[in-house]
Amino acid sequence: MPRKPIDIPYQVEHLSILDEEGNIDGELAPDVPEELLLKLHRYMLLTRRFDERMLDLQRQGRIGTFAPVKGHEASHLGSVAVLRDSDWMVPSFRESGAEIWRGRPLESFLLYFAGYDEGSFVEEKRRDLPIAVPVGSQTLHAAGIGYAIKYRRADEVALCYFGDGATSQGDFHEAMNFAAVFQTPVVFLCQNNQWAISIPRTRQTRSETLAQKAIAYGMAGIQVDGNDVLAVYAATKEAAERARAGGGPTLIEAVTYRVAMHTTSDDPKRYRTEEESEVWARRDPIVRFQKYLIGKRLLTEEQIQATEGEIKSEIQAAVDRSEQRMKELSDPLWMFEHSYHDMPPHLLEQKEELKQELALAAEAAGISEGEAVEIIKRAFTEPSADGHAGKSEALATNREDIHHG
Ligand SMILES: Cc1ncc(C[n+]2csc(CCOP(=O)(O)OP(=O)(O)O)c2C)c(N)n1
Ligand SMILES: [Mg+2]
Repeated sequence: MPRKPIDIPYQVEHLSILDEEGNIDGELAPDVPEELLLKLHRYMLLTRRFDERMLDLQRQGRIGTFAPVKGHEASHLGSVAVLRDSDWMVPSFRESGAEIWRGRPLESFLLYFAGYDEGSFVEEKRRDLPIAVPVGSQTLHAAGIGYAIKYRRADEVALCYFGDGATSQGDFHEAMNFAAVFQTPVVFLCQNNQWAISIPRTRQTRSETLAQKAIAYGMAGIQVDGNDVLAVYAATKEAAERARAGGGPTLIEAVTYRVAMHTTSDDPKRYRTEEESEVWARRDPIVRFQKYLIGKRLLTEEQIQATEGEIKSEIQAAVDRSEQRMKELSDPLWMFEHSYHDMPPHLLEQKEELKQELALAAEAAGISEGEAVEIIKRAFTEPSADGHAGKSEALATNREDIHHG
């Protein structure tokens, strides 16, 4: 018997609509209302500037470690823009733009990354999951949400974000397989930014593309230029429409680049070349979108400058609000409050001990207990004299204040 090729009814395409010079392929361009184009531009710019400001705050010791999103703005905003409020958004940890789009307040990020539990709060009106740090775990949550949507016959979809590194996790395989077998309405959006910390994409898979993995699961798959907001929007819209119509899940591979460090704790110069980063800097998603919008006479340089000004004030107001809130939330005794419904005896004991220590320290310093707490609160929310020291150093300095008046 001769070997016969099996005709597999799936194919994987690459979609690119907007080039680096701001020119579009008119035939492929999605029909996006002007208002939405301008909203996308504003949110992409806000996401970039907020990311830069967070990096400054981290370097000043005012927030802790976070994962910058610079370069990813088109891939996560072009996709989230397709969702309705009634849909579900399942983020990884590098989609601040998508979260801002869905209504997460800027100060909530600052609280979260400064270590305040209040920053993890998701308002009930937002159908969003909190960020998922265990790589790939959220793909399973999305598959489950998709199953629930189908079970309830709801007119909803779930959009799930993850990285190229996550595709090597067992969770990813289980989620994709489950979603395809049960034809759940999930859009899996892989932000292939070429790196998983210091591991390049070539070490994640021998496959030519990540999108082609869809074929093995029996679902639609497409690769898009992830720095092209129009291509990401078009592919996600098509996938969401298919999901709503009962056509099952889709895997979208958005090819992009992590321009900055993995998190604020690593130095990418140690594992990748500057030449590589420079190539990708020329593919910036915001620059090409601005060229397009200016060419289409939807935006002028002056309007971009005015938007920059508004965004700067918006970010500053959020920083001020978050720092005020951190002061309100920094009572040292509250650290015992968030883990247990009924506090175990050893923690009750430690809490009592700290309370007594505070009282003793206040007495020794000739100040009230309230004043002592205020000093500790300041230590947690203000950078120390050199502007770089972390909280513990500031706390030590202020403890001296308490003990020696
Ligand atoms: C299960 C698990 N293993 C390891 C880590 C440590 N870790 C955090 S991010 C990361 C790389 C993720 O790479 P990728 O999925 O490509 O996402 P990216 O960070 O590039 O956005 C690793 C290994 C983790 N958080 N969870
Ligand atoms: Mg990655």
